[in-house]
Amino acid sequence: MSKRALITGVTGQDGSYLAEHLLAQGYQVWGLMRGQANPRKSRISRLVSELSFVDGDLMDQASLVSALDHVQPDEVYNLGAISFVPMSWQQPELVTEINGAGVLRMLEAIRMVSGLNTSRSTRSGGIRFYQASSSEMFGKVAETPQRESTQFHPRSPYGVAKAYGHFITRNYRESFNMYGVSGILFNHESPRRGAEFVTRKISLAVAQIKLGLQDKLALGNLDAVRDWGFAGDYVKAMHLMLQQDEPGDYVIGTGVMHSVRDAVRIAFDAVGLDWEDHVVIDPSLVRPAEVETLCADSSMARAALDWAPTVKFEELMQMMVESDLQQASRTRDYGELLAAADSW
Ligand code: GDR
Repeated sequence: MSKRALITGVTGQDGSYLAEHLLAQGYQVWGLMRGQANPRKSRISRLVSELSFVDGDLMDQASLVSALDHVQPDEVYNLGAISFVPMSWQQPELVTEINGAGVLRMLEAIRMVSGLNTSRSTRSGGIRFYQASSSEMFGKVAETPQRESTQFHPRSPYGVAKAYGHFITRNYRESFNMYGVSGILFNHESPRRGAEFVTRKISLAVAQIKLGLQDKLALGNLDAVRDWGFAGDYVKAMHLMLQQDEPGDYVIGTGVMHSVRDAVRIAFDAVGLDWEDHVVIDPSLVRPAEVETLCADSSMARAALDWAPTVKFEELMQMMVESDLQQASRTRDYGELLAAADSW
């Protein structure tokens, strides 16, 4: 019988790649869908047609219990979150509720439907749980590169909420013998990345500038350094983590550092333009407390999961620019570019 998976945050970049990956592995896949007539539902349905949906919300404990009852999943992937870090200074309480307490609600729902009430519960046969932890938990880094044992020093309400989700997952594993793991994923991008994140903001702007539809690109801190990988590679690590005999937490990244300035240069180079003619600095985009540099040490995942990234940063930026150029050119042919740009 095929395995069943439930994904929260299925309409996001990672949700879409993970759903495709699990369907290709023969899983039946459900996405938890929030709200009535959610416009993102039709978009993900067009992208991943074999996906099923179940109603539920990480803010609503009872809805999670009914969703689990309905789907009877073998695996739950909790990718649902407010994922744009600056949003967490504007609405810190909401971000804490969804990214932090939301994890607790899902763990409690799993505990309730699985009847895990004592520390003597057996692990076999229970629902396996994946928590989307983040390199933002490392924040002001205590060592470079960062590994599973590196101390957390989050620099945003987002990072603090993710640290709560991380520790509560570990706590349920230790308290109730639940099979719960956290993937500490470093930045991961793709042509499906939201337009607010820096790589996609750059690739979209480069495409528009190349086509003569825009001239300037405003950015914040060009010196920030990240370890950027391809989202399609990273969802495979999520799945592998839940296939191990024993649950554990893993750092996932490439181990290669680049600055935002590098990202800009590579993207403009890809279309034969000089970034210095187009990029302007907007101080309002600089964050109140910045994470200056991140770099993953994924040796544990590479050894235990036999996982490795396959796409280099240069290829990733070029892939994103190419995809946005195609989309922008196509849209221009139909005279709908402005409307499409708004919806990006
Ligand atoms: P991040 O991703 O916050 O690292 O979190 P983002 O792409 O937003 O920022 C990366 C770095 O670029 C700098 N930067 C800018 N960022 C944005 N968005 N817009 C700008 O104009 C700009 N200029 C400079 C930022 O200051 C930052 O240093 C991502 C998210 O996916 C999280 O959900 C996830 O947990 C982590 O990656 C791992």
